[in-house]
Amino acid sequence: MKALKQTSSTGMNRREFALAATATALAALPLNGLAATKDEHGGPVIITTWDFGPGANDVGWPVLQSGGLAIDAVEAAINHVELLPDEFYVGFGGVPNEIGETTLDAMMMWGPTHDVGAVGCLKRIKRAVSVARKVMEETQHSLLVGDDATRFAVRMGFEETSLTNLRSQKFWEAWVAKNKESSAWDPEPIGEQRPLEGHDTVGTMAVDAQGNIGVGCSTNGRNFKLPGRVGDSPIAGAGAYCDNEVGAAVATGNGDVMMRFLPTYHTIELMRAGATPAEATQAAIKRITDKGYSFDGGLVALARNGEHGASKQGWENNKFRYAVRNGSGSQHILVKP
Ligand code: SD4
Repeated sequence: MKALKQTSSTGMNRREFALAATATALAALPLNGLAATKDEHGGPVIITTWDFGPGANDVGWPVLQSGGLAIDAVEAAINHVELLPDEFYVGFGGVPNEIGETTLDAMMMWGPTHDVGAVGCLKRIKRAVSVARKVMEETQHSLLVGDDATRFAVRMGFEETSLTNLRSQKFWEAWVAKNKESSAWDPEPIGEQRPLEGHDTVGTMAVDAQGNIGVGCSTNGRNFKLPGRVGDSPIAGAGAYCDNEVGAAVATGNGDVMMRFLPTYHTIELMRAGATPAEATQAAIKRITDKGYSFDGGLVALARNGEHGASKQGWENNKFRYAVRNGSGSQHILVKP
């Protein structure tokens, strides 16, 4: 990984470095408060947002079960959703922007080292979260955007291809027949946010059998956004965050509002101070509503000990679910207000 790449003189490859860093990080954990020893964790466990969550977890779980790294399980689970042909809000064929182009935001974070890789407004590349991982592992940077992120992906061996399919083309044509411009040109006063039409960002987090934590997310953003718009998903602490001593959190919903409050970072810090995942997600959402915002959004958190919880704001009450897979089986949990 890049942080280690800079100091490397041992001849180890990056994956070996990642594992070595993990061992070092775990050995360095203090034995008090929420910090756990290597043996005190709730893994393996994997959690994914929304209704594609169970299917995504089914892909990530075998990675964890066979002793694989949390970050590999997270990437596999998210790739599964990115490549689903009928998923409208993640990956190719997804909701286009104002000028009919589908662009993607994605991020990965690795708990032992705090390494982050992300892409914003990525064009013409299908597996955005895997490009984010390449940013994390192959460079010293954290976020690449737009056509330059595409060029980077091509350099990393990804195929450049259209992200439009018949469904997304027709969706845009129907919209453009009725609308002159994106509704994003019309700033919403605080407290008057319109319901979020485009939603369903995939956020996945996992604790592996070694107690390492990884998190990732991937999205098309929102319907008919302005060209160049980057949402909360590729921003560390906004779309997702993790810390090996505490746990992980992911966000979904109105990123243009939520990113102002870094709600996943906030959630992790509340958990570090002793809150449960449910309490922490609730308090992080309350921080936003206390400022007067009425938005559609949700947060899901996973503690290092395997405890999980979530909160939501807006959305109908039977809408927002997340899926959990661990040694006891699978659950698909409805998040109540
Ligand atoms: C964004 N947060 O780009 C994403 C959209 C989303 O559920 O999560 N929708 O604003």
